[in-house]
Amino acid sequence: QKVVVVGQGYVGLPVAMRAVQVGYKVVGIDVDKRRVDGLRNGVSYVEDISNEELRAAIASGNYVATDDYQDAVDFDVAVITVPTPLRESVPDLSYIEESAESLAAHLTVGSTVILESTTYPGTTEELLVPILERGSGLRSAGDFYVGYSPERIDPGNKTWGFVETPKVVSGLNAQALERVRDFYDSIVETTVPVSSPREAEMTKLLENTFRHVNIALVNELAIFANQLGVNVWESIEAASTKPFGFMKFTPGPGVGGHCLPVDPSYLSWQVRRKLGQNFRFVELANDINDHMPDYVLQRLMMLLNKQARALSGSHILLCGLSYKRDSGDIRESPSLRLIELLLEAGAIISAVDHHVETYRWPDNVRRVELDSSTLEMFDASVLVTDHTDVDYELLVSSDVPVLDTRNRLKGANVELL
Ligand code: SAJ
Repeated sequence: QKVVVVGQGYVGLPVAMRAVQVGYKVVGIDVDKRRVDGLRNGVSYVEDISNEELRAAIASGNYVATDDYQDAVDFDVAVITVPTPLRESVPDLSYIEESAESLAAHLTVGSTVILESTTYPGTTEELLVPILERGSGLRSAGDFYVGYSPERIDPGNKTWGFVETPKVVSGLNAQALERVRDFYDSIVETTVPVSSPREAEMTKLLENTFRHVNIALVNELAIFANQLGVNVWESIEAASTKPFGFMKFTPGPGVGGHCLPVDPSYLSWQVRRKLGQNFRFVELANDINDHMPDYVLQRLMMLLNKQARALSGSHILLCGLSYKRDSGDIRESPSLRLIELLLEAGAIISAVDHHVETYRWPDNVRRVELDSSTLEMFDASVLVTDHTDVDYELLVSSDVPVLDTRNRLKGANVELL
């Protein structure tokens, strides 16, 4: 059978590689020509897919990367894994629309189209299906099949990879569900059927909204605990000894990445647009999490205040820039907002983060290495990202004050968020 995967990013490429592995003929479509060229040369830019695995797929003759939808002709299954970014808090579904329009031209009787992109409940039925029907002249009831299955790819997760992670599946009707479920049963260990694409779309948003809201809770708790003289980190550690009914979340300098800051807003946007109401939990969580870089700045100013030093003109070292531990991804990272605030306050910023590629390095931030000589130059440092493979001990062996936003350090010169 021929499978087309539209979007060959950190979600689409693992789907494509797994489909090749189990014997499908796979066409990976991506509009980014550079990406396609990279893939054709056997260079994977996706963390969990090695060059060797990609080259083996190409060598098998069962994987082709292309930017030309003509190569999708006569597909049996098409999986759409394109981005759904927020633009000014409004979901941008143009990538879904464009890929659906392009696929519709190659839709045939009996083929299946599955949407994986994160989006608000109703997108599959209200947006995807009409585009496919208009572009093909076929009917979704009886001619072809449509369903939705949220992605749960967690880059770098060695325990829960694509195959091991349960996959929620849905179909427009019983036959569609059967087709969608059969496809995923052939490539992952566990499928979880729900009654319609709406429940599946909502499942994904619930998963990440749950995280976003709970992180906001411990963030706000951290702010009050600090004023109350309570070590919230200890209380969180102690609370997580409760063997049931508690899930550990930790405060931080803000919530980054392209999942958590985005996904919940799909829900709040639709509730506002369709119901004219406010999804208060999401809006509150956004406010609190977005405010954390400002809170870090305030705490840093207090730290300098103790030395009767103004932030303006001070040399600040940021340790870690990426949005989460062990990631090199700096997109949507809270450190970017913190840098903006620090520059506005007149601070002179240096940073160390060997996970972040040079081409992604933010402007007006000097790149340094973490060693004792450079450390003495700084008036204060902030631990923003707690990479596992970094020895931050150097930070506590000097008397340069450190604001630790991740509870990684122990030392007389350390203050916890
Ligand atoms: N964060 C906190 N405190 C926490 C957890 C996270 O401040 O207790 C911050 C992180 O530093 C980061 C942001 O929130 O800036 C997001 O962290 P995340 O752990 O949610 O990582 P993401 O954004 O990579 O989320 C992905 C999601 N995966 C998918 O959407 C398929 C999420 O559902 C996963 O649970 C998460 O990975 C994971 O567990 O690694």
